[in-house]
Amino acid sequence: MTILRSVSLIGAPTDIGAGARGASMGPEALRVAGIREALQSHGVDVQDRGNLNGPYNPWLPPVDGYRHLAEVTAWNQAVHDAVYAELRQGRMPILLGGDHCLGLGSISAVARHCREAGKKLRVLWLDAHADFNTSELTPSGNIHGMPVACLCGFGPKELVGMGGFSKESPAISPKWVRQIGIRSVDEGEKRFVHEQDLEVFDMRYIDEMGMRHTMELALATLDANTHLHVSFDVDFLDPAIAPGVGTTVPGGPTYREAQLCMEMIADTGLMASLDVMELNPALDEKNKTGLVAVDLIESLFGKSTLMRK
Ligand code: B3U
Ligand code: MN
Ligand code: MN
Repeated sequence: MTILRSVSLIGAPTDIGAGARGASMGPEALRVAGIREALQSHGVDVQDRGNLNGPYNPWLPPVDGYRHLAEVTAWNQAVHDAVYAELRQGRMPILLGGDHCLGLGSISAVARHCREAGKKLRVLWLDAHADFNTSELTPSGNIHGMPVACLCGFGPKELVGMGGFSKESPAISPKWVRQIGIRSVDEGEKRFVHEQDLEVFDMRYIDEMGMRHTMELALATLDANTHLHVSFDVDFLDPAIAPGVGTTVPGGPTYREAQLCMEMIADTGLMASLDVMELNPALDEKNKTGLVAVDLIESLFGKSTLMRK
């Protein structure tokens, strides 16, 4: 079989930024669901790098609007370094989360790599939530609700500065992000999303226009020099097919809509890094959510019913 791509799996077993315990078991549940074998069956060279290490979850209340900022920073630094190392070797990192606060470490590494390689970066954020809170806006202090804002330069200097970026020169611009599947945004966060002009394809948009049109628009500005990063929060999916997440929100994409979304991303041939986040096996039913995630990831890597032209 010809090797199409080289992928490295990086486990980040923590729930340090989440509001429920259990996403720390996500990496193992994805392995048990057969992520490595599934990718190999599509001609992908897969190396499993095992799990990163970081501080335990002390489960403390927020301080100045952030829960566990020091621990979140340590975990994100470990993710950043691991993702960056894989990109430097020309491999595609797949981050197995872990809660979505780690999108900061992952995407800051991707942004650093793109800056050095002169690549254009586009981020597809598949999620029920916008994850665009700040310490002033957050209702919870949970940092998994903040990574997109931090990447855009709105957050504590420890996180905004990761990878050599800063408030003045942040890792990404809101213009590079396309959010899909959004259906839960907090009041203050809503205003901030509007102010920063984030491009959000919420569930109403998907209901009215369909997933096909949504993805055509979300993928419209890609070109041959684009690095496409996909940050897949498993709570993007409707809870009927993905109950194993900390914050289920009803009314998400169905199995068929999610499959089409993944297939259209695969068709671009431009996906160069991926996060699979927020899988919480403690809340799942016999790894149902882990299995559906792996099934969808196969589609991201080109699984299709018929030969494509
Ligand atoms: N927006 C809420 C809830 C939340 C964000 N991301 C997740 N939940 N998974 C918050 O706490 O910021
Ligand atoms: Mn998220
Ligand atoms: Mn979410």
